[in-house]
Amino acid sequence: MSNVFRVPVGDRTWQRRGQSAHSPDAQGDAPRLPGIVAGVLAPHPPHLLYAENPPQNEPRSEGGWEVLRWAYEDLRQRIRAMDVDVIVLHAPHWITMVGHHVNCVPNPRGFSVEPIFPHLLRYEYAFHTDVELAEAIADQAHDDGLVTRKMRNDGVRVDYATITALHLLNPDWDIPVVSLSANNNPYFYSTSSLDQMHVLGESTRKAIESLGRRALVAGSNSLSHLHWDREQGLPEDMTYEHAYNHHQYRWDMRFLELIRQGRTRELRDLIPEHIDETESETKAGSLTWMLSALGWPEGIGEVLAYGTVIGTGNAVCLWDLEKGAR
Ligand code: 2X7
Ligand code: FE2
Repeated sequence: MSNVFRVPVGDRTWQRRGQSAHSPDAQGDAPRLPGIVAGVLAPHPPHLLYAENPPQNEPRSEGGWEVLRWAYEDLRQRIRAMDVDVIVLHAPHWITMVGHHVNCVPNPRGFSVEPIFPHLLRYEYAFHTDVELAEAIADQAHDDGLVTRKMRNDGVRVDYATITALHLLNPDWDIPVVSLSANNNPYFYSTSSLDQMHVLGESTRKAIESLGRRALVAGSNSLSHLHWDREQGLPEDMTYEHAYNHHQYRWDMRFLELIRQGRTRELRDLIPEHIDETESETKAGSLTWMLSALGWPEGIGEVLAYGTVIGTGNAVCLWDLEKGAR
């Protein structure tokens, strides 16, 4: 494997089953290598989905939050070009108090309602789980010492953060998914205890590699997380949308500068401080899980957009491990 095209992230002595790991893809360009192809920070405020007016969502809007939505549009094209087998997502509003749960339901379908903003998100969803990978992640995480659970209850409603992030990443829903819960327990008595998320990220990577999947890993977190508690008329009236305060904004910028400059080691150290300063939603661990799965790659990282949603900071970011290969 060429280091020019991929940042090394662990042992890759396996091969995709039934396919040479070095065979060119259908277009004949870059080799379609198995493993984690890229990681994204994919925020999930329901406002972004509401503003898109997809047919699956009942409420209608006049738009809003365009800069973030245009970044998602750009990201979707890049994901298409990556040609991944699966999107593995960690999102903070499927909260599990005991253990890290993995959705192993083959075809989750139902109606997802945002409990705080039901006037923005009432979404009819149906997607496919990569069950083999979901089980492999749960097994690997268990072997690595984490409390895990394979969630097999067909009727359980999928939370709005998972639905929103997945819709914005792939509104066609034609890429299989693995959805991971956010285990609240480790940080219940502390502001920023992310140790288990490092392990879960590594377990995720090992499972992806052992099955030879070509995967996108998506951590779904907002950044600074103080927000308004009153809605002023029309939710998409952008004259009310701005950072909660200067302190929150400055800390988000400090955070994003490190991402833009590819200074991932420093970012890793800054995450707990950023949480303490801004109540960042990265406290739920999705970003740490994602970067740990990528192996904390130095020298890459793109901020596609930053914008606020009811005062919270949100950034769409990409760590493309194959950048230059496509
Ligand atoms: O879940 C969210 C969020 N993280 C940020 C802003 C608004 C609503 O929902
Ligand atoms: Fe959230």
